[in-house]
Amino acid sequence: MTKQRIGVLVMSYGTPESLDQVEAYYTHIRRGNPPSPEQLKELTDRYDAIVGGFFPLRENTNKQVQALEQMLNERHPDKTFVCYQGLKHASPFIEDGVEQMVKDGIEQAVGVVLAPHYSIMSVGGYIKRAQEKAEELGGLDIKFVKSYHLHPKLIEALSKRVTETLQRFAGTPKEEVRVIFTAHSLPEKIVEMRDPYPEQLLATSKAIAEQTGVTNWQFGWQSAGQTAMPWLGPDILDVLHTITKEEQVKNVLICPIGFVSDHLEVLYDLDIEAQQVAKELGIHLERTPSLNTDPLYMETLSDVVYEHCNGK
Ligand code: FEC
Repeated sequence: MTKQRIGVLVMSYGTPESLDQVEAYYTHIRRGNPPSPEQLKELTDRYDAIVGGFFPLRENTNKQVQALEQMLNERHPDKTFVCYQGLKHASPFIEDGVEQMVKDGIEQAVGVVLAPHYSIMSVGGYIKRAQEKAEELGGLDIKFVKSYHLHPKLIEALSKRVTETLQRFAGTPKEEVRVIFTAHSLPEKIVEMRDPYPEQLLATSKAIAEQTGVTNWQFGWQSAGQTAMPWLGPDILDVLHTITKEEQVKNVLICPIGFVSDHLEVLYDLDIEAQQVAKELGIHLERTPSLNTDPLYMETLSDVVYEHCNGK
């Protein structure tokens, strides 16, 4: 009997492959509007500060996709899982991934995004593009994982990181370290749209705090865009200033729960920019390591994909 083949469209943000691709990448993020020379220089400088000749998100996504495929096939030998990448802002784009599945004769598929929290502006956008391409081509039954922000293995993986990284504050009682959970900010208008994103992020934060016994915590936004419209705040950099001034906090642990991989928003926005502000304020700042291919994260993805391919 031939095994059932399931296509898995693994969607991720995408990154350029070299500094000379940054302009095309940025133009895609800006929906076809090229950035001004100043904007381009600002972004290229940020990549230049972290990359040293290679773009970590690309390699990390490749490794996550390979590890997920391997885990799905090992855990469910009655089926054959074939993973396809679909990137939001770089090649292979989401539409390319869907097209390849159809070309390969896949009839049943599951789509999952390498981001645990749902927003109409983030995960919703990935799903819409994949769905539209699948409808255009026909013949592909594709179901989507919308979020997995409270999956017990995800909470366990993040909790382990919080507990382990707290050890870096040797001699400081746990209650004196402010744990700040962060995620990418989005335009404030999502609140009027009753978007679940802020609520899901708070739920993840609370679950980790409960599992680790951390009581001194708060949530902060990061990486907001520079546009005329207001973005969700408070921004992590403002939070660092406020807690120093108003509460004399001296020890901070940032846990970026909205991201699952080492990339620009973690390696620059937190490790360079926030670290610089912390230094100026006399704060000892640490960050939890990214999930990357942590087996617990891979198990989380494997569980949610499998549930969806069984029609749940
Ligand atoms: O390492 C890399 O090369 C890529 C890092 C990267 C990740 C990422 C994840 C998210 N973003 C989200 C929302 C927005 C919105 C805008 C926006 C713009 C940028 C720019 C860069 C960038 N994002 Fe990103 N994001 C990453 C990188 N992002 C570079 C352009 C310059 C800048 O604003 O800094 C505004 C444009 C728009 O309206 O589309 C909104 C969200 C996530 C987390 C979920 C996910 O991974 O999809 C939400 C990684």
